[in-house]
This record gives sequence, structure tokens and C-alpha cells, in this order.
Amino acid sequence: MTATAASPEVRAALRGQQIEVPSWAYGNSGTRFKVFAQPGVPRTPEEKIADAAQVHAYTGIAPIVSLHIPWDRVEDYAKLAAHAADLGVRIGAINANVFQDDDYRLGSVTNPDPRIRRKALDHLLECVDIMDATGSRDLKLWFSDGTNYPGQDDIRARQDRLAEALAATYQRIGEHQRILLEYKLFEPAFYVTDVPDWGTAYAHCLKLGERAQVVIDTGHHAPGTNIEFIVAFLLREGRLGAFDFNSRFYADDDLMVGAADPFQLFRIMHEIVRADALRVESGVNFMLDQCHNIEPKIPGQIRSVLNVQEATAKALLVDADALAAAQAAGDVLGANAVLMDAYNTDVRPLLREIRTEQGLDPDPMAAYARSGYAGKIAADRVGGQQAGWGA
Ligand code: LRH
Ligand code: MN
Repeated sequence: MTATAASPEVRAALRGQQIEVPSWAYGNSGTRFKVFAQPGVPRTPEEKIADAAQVHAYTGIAPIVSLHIPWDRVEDYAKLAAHAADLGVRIGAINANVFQDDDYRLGSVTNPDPRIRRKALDHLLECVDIMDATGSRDLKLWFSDGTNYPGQDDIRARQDRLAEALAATYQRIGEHQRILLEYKLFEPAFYVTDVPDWGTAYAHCLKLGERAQVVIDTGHHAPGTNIEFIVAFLLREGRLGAFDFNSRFYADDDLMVGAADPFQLFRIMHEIVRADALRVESGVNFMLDQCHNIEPKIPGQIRSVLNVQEATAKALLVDADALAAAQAAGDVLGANAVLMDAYNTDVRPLLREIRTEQGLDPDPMAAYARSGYAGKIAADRVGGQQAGWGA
């Protein structure tokens, strides 16, 4: 089937897709070896949001920007939300940061020292205050907490401390708000990470309540992990809150989603479509969490959003009836072929058509390049402190 023969339902689903971009993708980022500064990098949260709005302007499907505190700390968060609205986007998840303070060397909410645990909890609660001001639904929690050597601390006691802080935070969030708990196999801890895998995150969320959901960061698994199984399982349990999309060849490389493994992204989106979880109402938040260490950042984000859109279009073109029939018949090769047909379908003509229908340029990358925005911000944004991870 050619993509352009796609049904009105498929086209509507693609027009309704919403992707959330991370403010920190527009700032300088790198590795412990080097952070390469780039011309025109934003200096303020306002400028980060302006750059994020460019991605939405050209793709039409990225109307939400995640913030990270304190990287995006401002005096007036309601004013920042109004600034975002003026630019045609809105503020999404608020990311807490308890991984960059000297006090957190031995952990934040899991630290043996109750004074430090209190300090970390206070930051989480401050982030909920910010959500109240920005109108955000999601508090995203990733803890770098862990240990580097056997015996360094008590594994079980750290889980008790974590559960205590999560319960206190869950107590504070409003009824329209959620906790999104993110797991990660390792780094910066290299022996035990206190939330290392989906099972640990899921178990803590079950203890907390309905408004605690799991975040799947696609770079946070052991090599060879079948991520779409985790997606299918958590969807079935109603506990998949969000994705942090990126891709990797080795570890938490935070490369552009779909760049390293477009087939994996397709398989993930297939499980999403199969569960009818692409709709905004499904509550699954499709976020990017990436670092453009060497490539230009706004085009990198546009390319990433297009990669998710293309994988989604291919997943929407899976002939579900033929697949179900082949699966029921035990037709292994037939079933696999149905999925591969969709994956091997060139969906770019369909997406160009849909953008044209939406009044967008059919080629967002070329349209952004022609806009001259990159040159303008490089000329305008001279002086001041370029944004980064501030580590
Ligand atoms: C941790 C992580 C987390 C964010 C950070 C920017 O690796 O994925 O989601 O807080 O990256
Ligand atoms: Mn992440």
C-alpha cells in the first residue's frame, strides 16, 4: 500500500500528534571530555522557549516544552508560561534536579543524612509549586541516586528512604497532577542505581497511587533490552506515563531519537498504536530528552520530531486485521511480513501532503534553513552566559 492512500483516521491521528521538546536541548551540552559551545545558543529560559517554538512552527506537532529546575529558574513562572503562549507553545513537564548539588554526593532523597534528604524533598515540593504556576500536569523525577562500591550503603534502607520521599511528594501533588518516575540502569552511579529498571519504578508507582506513572527513557536500558515489551506491559497496566525519546549505540548517548535504531522506534510506536495510546487523551506524554553536542540544536530537534512522526506514520499503516489473522493462524512469516510492509513503506509523501494541508511547508528542515533564524540568533545573542547543564 502506498502511504498516500492512508485513511482519514490515519491522517487525523498524525495531525493530532503532540511531542514535547526539552528546554535543555537548546543549551550547550556535551560529555565529561568537552562541552562545545555553539553560536546563538540561548542564554535564558525565554530564549530556549523561543527556539522550541521554532520546532513547532515548522513541524506543527511539538507544541509543548519541558522545563528543568534550576536550569530554567525564573522569578515569575506564570509570566514565563504567558511568554510560551505568545509563541504558540505551552510549558509541559517540570523536571526536578537533585543530581548537581555537592550535598548529593552520597544521594539525594536516599542519602543517609536526614538533613540532605529534607533538602532534596524540599526541591521536589518547590517543583510542584512551579507546576501550579505554569499549569503543568507532570512532575518528572529522575534520581541519579546510587552507590559505586558494594557495602557503601544499605540497598534496602535506600529504598525505604526513596519511598518516603515519593510518598511525601505524592501527598503534595494536586488531583490533576502526576508524578512521572524515570529509571536508569547506571550513570552516574556505577554499582547500585536506586531506580535502575522499569520494575523498580513500576513497584514504587503502584505503592503511591494512580497518579504515579513510569517514564521510559529509551537510552536507559541494558544493551539488548526489548523496550517495546516494557511499553506493552506498562500500557496494559495503565502505568506508562511518558517517554524520554532519544537513541544510542552504546549507553545513555542521548542522540537523536530514531537515529541509531529507527526500527526499534517503529516497534515502540507499533505498541502505542496497537493500544490506541497515541491520542493525547491516553495520557502518554511523548517527550524528547536529547543533547545536540556537535550538531545544530534547532535543526536537530526538528529532525528528531520528524523521526518520531515517520515512525508513527509507519505504525499507523500496519494492517491490523491482516496482522491479527496471521497471528491467530500461527503464520509466523506472514505476521512478520505485515509489520515489515508497514515499516518499509515510505511515509514521507504522506507527511508532506499532511503538512501542506495544515498550511505548513512540506519540508520543515529546508523551511527552517531558509528562514534565517539561525543567523539571526547568532548575531543577536552575543554576550551573556550561554545556557547549559551548569554542572
Ligand atoms: C538522566 C535524564 C533525565 C534528565 C536528564 C536531562 O539521564 O535522562 O531525564 O533529567 O537526563
Ligand atoms: Mn531522561
